[in-house]
Amino acid sequence: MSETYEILAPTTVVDYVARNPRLAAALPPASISDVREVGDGNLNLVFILSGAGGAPGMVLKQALPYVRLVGPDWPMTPDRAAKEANALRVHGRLAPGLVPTLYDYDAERYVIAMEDLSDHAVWRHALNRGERHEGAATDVGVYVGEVAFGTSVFGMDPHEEKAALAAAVNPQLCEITEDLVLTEPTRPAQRNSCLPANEADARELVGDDATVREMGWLKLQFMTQAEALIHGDLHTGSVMVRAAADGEPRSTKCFDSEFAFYGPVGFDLGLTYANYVIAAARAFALGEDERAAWALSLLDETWRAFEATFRARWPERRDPRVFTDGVLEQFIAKVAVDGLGFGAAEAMRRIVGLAKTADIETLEPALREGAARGVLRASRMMATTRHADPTAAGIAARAGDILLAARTR
Ligand code: SR1
Ligand code: MG
Repeated sequence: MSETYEILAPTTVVDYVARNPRLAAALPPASISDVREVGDGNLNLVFILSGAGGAPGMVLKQALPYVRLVGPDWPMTPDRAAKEANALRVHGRLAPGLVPTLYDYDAERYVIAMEDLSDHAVWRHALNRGERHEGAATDVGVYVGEVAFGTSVFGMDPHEEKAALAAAVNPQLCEITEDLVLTEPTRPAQRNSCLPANEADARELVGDDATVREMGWLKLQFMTQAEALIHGDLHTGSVMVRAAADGEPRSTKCFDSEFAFYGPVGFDLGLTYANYVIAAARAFALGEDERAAWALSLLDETWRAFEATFRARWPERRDPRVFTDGVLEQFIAKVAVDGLGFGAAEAMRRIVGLAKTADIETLEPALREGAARGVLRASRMMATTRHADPTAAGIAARAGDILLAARTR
């Protein structure tokens, strides 16, 4: 990679803030009491700067010129930080309170400065601890609905929408998804892996022609359906949650939108569905059947919130001459079917592909075997039955039966 720029370190970030007047105004360097590098994602450096006495400070997120999960052998454009900063700005305007506040973007060093969410938890971690965070699934559906309408041709001037689409083109990050989510899980691929006990399940998936065809169709949708400026990686590790307490309402923040581009709206819904199914598989494996049922109910909760939000915006559409109510029904129906398909792709990918989830990986192998098998079987069901029954509730019910039957305990 020829690109060279200043890479931040815990020992240099305070000086970095001091050199940037906008940041220094938001968080005076002298008040910074602690600096921690906390990036537990696959790609970037993330520093939390605490204010005096542990007061909220600021987060600095820096894109490295390679994939952190793999190292310099997998170069990756740091310009993804610009895509994320753009998405944060646009999404923050359309869905206020549902994304972190952006303070600044440093285009020379690919650093995003944003709100410190230390009083929130990563939703995946909270789910893995058995916490429920009621309403978070609704908030995520509202976020997807507001963004879907507000960045689409329904909500934007057509010239501005085309310019926004062009500015959001994000080929390297899309390629990761096209390969890791929409191709490799159902094909023999070097980056695939699973427990020896699940190898037969992985082979069954590769041999399932109906599911492979659905993946091909979904990949085509992902690569061609520029419906809205989607988040692009909306799994439960990309959502932060804080429960209501001390008179403060609950808070949900969708963050880490570096995969944002103009793509199919169902993709964002699908990623949430998949990760709810995975949370349910973990709960079943641990014998927490009631919590598993609750996790599965989140599919319908997110869908309903999305649908209600999108329908509520429909009267504001730009061109009602041909964007009739019939088009609304057709679009909602398309998003429903797409969402369940992308959910299937993401769920199987988190079991056999690269970048697995702590939900499943931290289960002891004897339990993991059944959870992984259940998720793979549920994914195949989602991919192939969604046309006949495109309801999130119906799919969740069938997924529950499959996960329960597959568990090993
Ligand atoms: C190499 S990046 C692997 C994964 O991390 C991100 O969170 C995306 O889900 C991506 O597919
Ligand atoms: Mg991420």
